[in-house]
Amino acid sequence: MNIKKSGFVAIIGRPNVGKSTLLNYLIGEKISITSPKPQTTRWQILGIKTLKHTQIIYIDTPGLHREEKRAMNRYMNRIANAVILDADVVVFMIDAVSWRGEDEMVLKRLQEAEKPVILAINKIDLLKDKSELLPFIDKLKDKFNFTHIIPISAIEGKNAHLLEEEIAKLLPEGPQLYPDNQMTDKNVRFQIAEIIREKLIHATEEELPYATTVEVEQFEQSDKLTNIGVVIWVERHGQKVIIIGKKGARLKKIGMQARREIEKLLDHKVFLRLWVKVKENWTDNDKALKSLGYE
Ligand SMILES: Nc1nc2c(ncn2[C@@H]2O[C@H](COP(=O)(O)OP(=O)(O)O)[C@@H](O)[C@H]2O)c(=O)[nH]1
Ligand SMILES: [Mg+2]
Repeated sequence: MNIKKSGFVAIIGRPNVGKSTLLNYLIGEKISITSPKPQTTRWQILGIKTLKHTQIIYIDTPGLHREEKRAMNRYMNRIANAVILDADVVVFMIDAVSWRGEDEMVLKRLQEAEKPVILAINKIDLLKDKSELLPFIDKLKDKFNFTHIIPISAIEGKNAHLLEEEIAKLLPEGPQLYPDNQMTDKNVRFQIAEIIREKLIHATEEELPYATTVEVEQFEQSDKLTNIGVVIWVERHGQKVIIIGKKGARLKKIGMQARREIEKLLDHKVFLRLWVKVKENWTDNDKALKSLGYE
């Protein structure tokens, strides 16, 4: 490899616009979990793309929120802000064709940052009337001096490579920062916890995922089997009952789906045990957040 350029690219935007979906598409692996529900991404996750002469390090962020009351939201906003400051290039993602108060709020933070911003208008596959796009783009041009405005579909990959080309051009000269074959900064335990959280989000209603976190307590590999023990933390007893489901059915389903995906990740047979435990008001308590690794 002969890397001449490298740098960090922050993917930011309000929850649910498709940031993690774009990251996964660009890297070609599911490294960041996704769902139709907001607040799925809780962590800063790096996606590393090594091209012929350029290494792009994408940073997937939790969505920026207006609501800062709960400690978890404050935590997620802090990460997103820090990421904007650290990045060489910002990809600001919005939904075709709507512009909301939350987008305006993200834009405000960008105005202070003074770095190249590419506006990615996502989900164009959902547009029934493509003629809406041009007037929408014209309106956005007045809001900010975007380096580029690119309509994309993260789920289908439409224009994703065009976006990547423009990003690569904007990166500064720099050395290779990660090995060729490394795709993310997260370790296997983290990825396991995230897979379980994704299955949990998909198996439960709106409010619940917000109150949960997943902790891998045991991870032991032998020749034949990987033994994994996991605690799902919730805030209230009622939430525990919901996750477990009738005669344990829901937890069993979550466990089965997660196990299959973890086996693929590890390329190894897995024995997975899940426990659900209660820790009161943990999202509201900075100390509890720390004890669960949200530093
Ligand atoms: N139709 C369509 N759906 C998308 C697209 N990108 C993301 N989604 C969906 O939008 C939801 C939120 O995506 P996610 O990547 O988790 O959003 P994030 O909160 O910004 O990270 C998921 O259900 C995705 O499948 C897209 O280009 N087209
Ligand atoms: Mg996300």
